[in-house]
Amino acid sequence: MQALLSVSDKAGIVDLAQALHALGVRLISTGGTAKLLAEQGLPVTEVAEVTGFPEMLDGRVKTLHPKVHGGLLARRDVPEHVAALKQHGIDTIDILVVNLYPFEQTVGQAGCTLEDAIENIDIGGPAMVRSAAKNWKDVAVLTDASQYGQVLAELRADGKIAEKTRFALAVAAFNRISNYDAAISDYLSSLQPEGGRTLFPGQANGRFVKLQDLRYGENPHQQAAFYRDLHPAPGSLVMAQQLQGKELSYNNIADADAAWECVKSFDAPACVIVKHANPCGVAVGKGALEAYGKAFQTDPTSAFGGIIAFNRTVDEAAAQSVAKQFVEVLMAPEFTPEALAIFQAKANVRVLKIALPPGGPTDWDQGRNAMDVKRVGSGLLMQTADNRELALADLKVVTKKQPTPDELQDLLFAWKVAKYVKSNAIVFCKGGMTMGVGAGQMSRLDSARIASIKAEHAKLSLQGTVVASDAFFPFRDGLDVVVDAGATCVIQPGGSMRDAEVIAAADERGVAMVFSGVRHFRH
Ligand code: 93A
Repeated sequence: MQALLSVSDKAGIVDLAQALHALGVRLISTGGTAKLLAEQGLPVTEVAEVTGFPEMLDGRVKTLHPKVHGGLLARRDVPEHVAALKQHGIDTIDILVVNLYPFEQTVGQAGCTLEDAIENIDIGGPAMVRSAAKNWKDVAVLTDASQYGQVLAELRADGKIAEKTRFALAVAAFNRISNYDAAISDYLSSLQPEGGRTLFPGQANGRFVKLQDLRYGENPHQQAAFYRDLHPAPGSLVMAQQLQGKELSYNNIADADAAWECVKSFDAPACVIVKHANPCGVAVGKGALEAYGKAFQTDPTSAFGGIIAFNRTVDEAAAQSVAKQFVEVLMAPEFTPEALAIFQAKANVRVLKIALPPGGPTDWDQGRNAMDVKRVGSGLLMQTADNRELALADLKVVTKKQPTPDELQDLLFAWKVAKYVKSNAIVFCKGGMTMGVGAGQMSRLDSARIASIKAEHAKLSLQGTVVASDAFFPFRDGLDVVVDAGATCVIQPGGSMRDAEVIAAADERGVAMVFSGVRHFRH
């Protein structure tokens, strides 16, 4: 039996070679590995001696030779293969031990140059691994030191390696090569202008890069990690810089994303407070301070321990106001030094600085990463992002009563917020602030009731408010609940079989209603 050993990471290789030698296996090896084994007194044949070619081109060509690949690829059960080996003086290689040039570690190091990276792209190693793995019926391929023990145990026990083990080793080998190639492709793509998207956009590969392991997932018994797109869009959460505070948790990140997506959709200075993935207060104002004050007022109880996002600089006044409440995460495109000083005294608060999308609120990540993904069973659901914008001109008034200009502004505001509230969503608003948010109920009626209860708790009057419903009212009862609560103007997609009944109810109750023509389910 013959083994070829060629490893960059030499951990465990001497012990393995000694054990193989003791079992009567002949050893072939490449330069560095051969030198190490010879130093340990092991009899080892250099690959150069086998191929009759010196290792050349700075080692770029060492094992790329028919004497190596013939020995790995020949089928032992095909007489023509065996005859060809004999004719060309090639010995079979039955065990291949390879680990590759450390490409991943090299590009992970600060200051790695393109030249460093290129020289660490292993060509001969993967070629041998592929040959051996393809021919797994006759060859055992070891690509990781963790495999050495089992292979040795089997060889010692009955002088051969089980077919099952050889197949498993081949699978592991192709996995390794696949990850290795992915790392090379990712690294080189990242060097292209625009992160590699402009030249051949069809090649977007949808790969992810691990940002960090998380302490745990949604609950303490779940493991979790945070990944970002290989080419993240400017203005997205993964580009945030944490200025202070405890490590972000899984739930912090999920909620921060919800808050950031919502707040960055506004042109005017806005503040969004999120709890459990839903906005519990959203407002626009003259500046950060006013927007925060209004957003907080919506639901002070829920805002406790909230995730708070701004689309404007947080100044001293806004910081002082925010610092009065318990806040988990605070995010904004900019903080004044005075504002930061206020939070330095609250060391636990996670403060994230995060740039707004360069193209403004309707810059939907330049069409990149605009895919929503949800895991179901052993499958994936994919869809383009819900990025439909609504303009005044899109609104269709369906009632006798017309909304006032102020109401129209609030309708657009309420509609924007409703998009970020889990379905069924009912959002009462007035004067650029949310007045009651009903989220995530199985019945639209209950969402409407909850929104009113919340307003009551916050001591807000819903008289004269506008209300947004993320999907149509299937019956008039939902409309009656929001009008009973005090709404005078309603926005909803329309499109129900009973639209006529709902419009008649609105006319009967003397309220204005507009259809958006768009639905915003969010599950
Ligand atoms: O430069 S290579 O792509 N050309 C080759 O022909 C070749 N053969 C083996 N790299 C090659 N290797 C790699 O050399 C192996 O994958 C292993 O990582 C390394 C072992 O070299 P040494 O034994 O000289 O330390």
